[in-house]
Amino acid sequence: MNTENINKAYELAKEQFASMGIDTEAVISSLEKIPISLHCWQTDDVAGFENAGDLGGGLQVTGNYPGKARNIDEVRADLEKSLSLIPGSHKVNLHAIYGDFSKGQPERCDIDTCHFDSWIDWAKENGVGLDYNGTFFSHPMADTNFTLSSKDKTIRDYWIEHAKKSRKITEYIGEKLGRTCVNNLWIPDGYKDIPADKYAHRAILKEALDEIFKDKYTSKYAIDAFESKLFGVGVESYTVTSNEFVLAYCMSQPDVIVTFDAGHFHPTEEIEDKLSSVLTFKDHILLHISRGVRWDSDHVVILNDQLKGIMEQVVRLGTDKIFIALDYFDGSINRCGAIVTGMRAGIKALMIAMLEPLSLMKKAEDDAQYFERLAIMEEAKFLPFDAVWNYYCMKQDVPCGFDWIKECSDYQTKVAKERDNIFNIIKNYIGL
Ligand code: RNT
Ligand code: ZN
Repeated sequence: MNTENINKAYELAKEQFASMGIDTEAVISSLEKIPISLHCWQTDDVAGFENAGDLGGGLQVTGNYPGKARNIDEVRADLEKSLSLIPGSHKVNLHAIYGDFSKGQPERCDIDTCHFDSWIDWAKENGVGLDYNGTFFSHPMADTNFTLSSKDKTIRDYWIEHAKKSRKITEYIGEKLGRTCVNNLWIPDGYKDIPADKYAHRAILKEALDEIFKDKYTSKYAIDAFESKLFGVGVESYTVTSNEFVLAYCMSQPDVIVTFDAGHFHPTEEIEDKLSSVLTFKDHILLHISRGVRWDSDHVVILNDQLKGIMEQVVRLGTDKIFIALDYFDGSINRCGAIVTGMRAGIKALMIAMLEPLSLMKKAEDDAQYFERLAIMEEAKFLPFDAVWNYYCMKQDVPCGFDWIKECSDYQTKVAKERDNIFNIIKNYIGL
């Protein structure tokens, strides 16, 4: 895009926002400090580095787009490319199965801090923070569809150990980076068909969780979050970690925060409405922003009303209270393109929320002028956000407007050629 035009459009927009009391420069300087946690699992359809076979836990990724990352170097290359097309300073969200297993493949319950040293170095080099997730799926010990809530003590203890190590790893990462690392706990436990006893697994799970969370973190950089779900594919009738279970558990534990995944509720139930309720009682929330299409399909996040509604709440409630992470997986399109689309949408939505004439809306509300409140909201939808966005991208030295699309396409074509070359496939298979 033409720099002169970007500057001109920005100057006009700046004036227009200033007339409503909004300082675009202040918005830009706050925006660049709000991290969104980019989920590493969009690079390879949640495969990870264990060669574990099929994706389990009721998760499903469709599509077979060429150039999928197959190892730690390829995942990192894709993340670096994606980050170079995204304005601001962000985090990368890791799962246990993305550890550095170059010295040998550990059991899940033995995945430890040493497997994340090279990620910590990588994060420092790339100026990003890290978040963490234990991986309680895609594993023979999860084949019964039960992990922490299993009636089998051997299975349960195996996963309790994994969860404890996940907390240890989180604390380690947070300390080493000097930056908050959020440990999200999500388990797939449930039944395909109607259970006779809905209580037993929940009682077992509560005990397991108490054991996992019994030790306090010594680091101020580590935080625990716990994620609920409505159902999984093949686990449609009963999910142990329903919203009520997770919410109630988190209320009983001052140090465990709630994770709201946008795809984990009934299709018309929006998470934006839940945030202010929970923040009345808790200090923080973790968001997994996803896009369900008819079901929890984890489509790429786009700038739709749902996303704008969530980010409005984030801005109004306090960006320091809500950890923002993305969670989707689409294997049917350019995977880096999917990451950049979602990240740019998330940042745009945050920016729009920060540029809203909120004080005007609030004043109308306080004065019981509800027509005026509605009309201000309507007019605000058409403010020149794009001018501020392009200026922000230009300042951050990342492509503006449509300019990043070709770069993403060219990158994916290039890596697909290399990665899907038969010699490289064999080399990767035998681990060279
Ligand atoms: C699953 C949960 C969970 C996962 C990731 C891979 O439905 O949303 O957060 O998507 O941990
Ligand atoms: Zn999620």
